[in-house]
Amino acid sequence: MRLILRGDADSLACAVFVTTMETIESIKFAHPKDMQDGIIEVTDKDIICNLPFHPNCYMWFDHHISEEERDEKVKAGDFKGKFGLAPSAARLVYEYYNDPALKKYEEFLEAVDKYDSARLTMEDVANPKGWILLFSSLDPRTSIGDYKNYFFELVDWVKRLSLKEIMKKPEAALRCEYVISELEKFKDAMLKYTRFDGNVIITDFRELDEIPMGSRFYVYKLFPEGNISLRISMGKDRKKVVCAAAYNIFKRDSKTNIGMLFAKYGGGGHTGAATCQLDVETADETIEEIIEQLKADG
Ligand SMILES: [Mn+2]
Repeated sequence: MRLILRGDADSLACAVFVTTMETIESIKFAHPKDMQDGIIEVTDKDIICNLPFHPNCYMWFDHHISEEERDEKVKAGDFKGKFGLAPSAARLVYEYYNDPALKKYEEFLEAVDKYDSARLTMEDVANPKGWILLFSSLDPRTSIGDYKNYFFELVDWVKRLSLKEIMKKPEAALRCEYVISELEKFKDAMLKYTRFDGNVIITDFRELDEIPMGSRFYVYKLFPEGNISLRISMGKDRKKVVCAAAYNIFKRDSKTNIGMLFAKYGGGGHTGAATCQLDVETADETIEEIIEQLKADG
């Protein structure tokens, strides 16, 4: 069997569980978009985790609810595996097998759930430690050494070692150190480029070519009284201005439907988080308009 997944904490846990329960010869990384577009060839020897459904697969585990409407087989429940609302795809794998061999991973799975569903505390965001820090080290931007190799090693380490022992492995330690040093740079940049207007926390990163790695939730530690954040940055090759707005996860009382608002500017998303891309020339004007609306809504 082959396992198809992506490079994140949820997929790591899926890999730990599935390789415990099945004989897996190889693991393939894929992007969700490539799965949807059918670019990845899938056969009845493939188990897909944490990625869109493919009708040829042997088994499928996913918790991305937007998948429900995409395939007739999914709608009819005509597939092997498990799909549904869950804090992580790994949780579904765990429930599907419901096997004593997976019992020892309960604490690890709790951490994965918390991380994958963004149920983080302010402390987790500002000073990540333990599993949360280790999961952050799986961010592909911590490009130290070979990423795939690191992922495979983690699968093995999680099975045999304690968290403490994993953290002592030079590769894990180095990546975690990198996460922390980036976070410090990120905190400085956030302070420098963020202003607070009414209820809106505005971070304007347009000056920066590269934004340091850090949690998008950190801004709510700086401005806890704001209920909505607007982050402005330059898109690829500085051709567009990218705006991302989101509710403060610690203070959810904004009345704006961000997805609807951004649809007016050619963007989209959810009620509580959305993005849009603006023309560079007229971006300032549009951004002012957006901020005024976010303030008027309260
Ligand atoms: Mn997931």
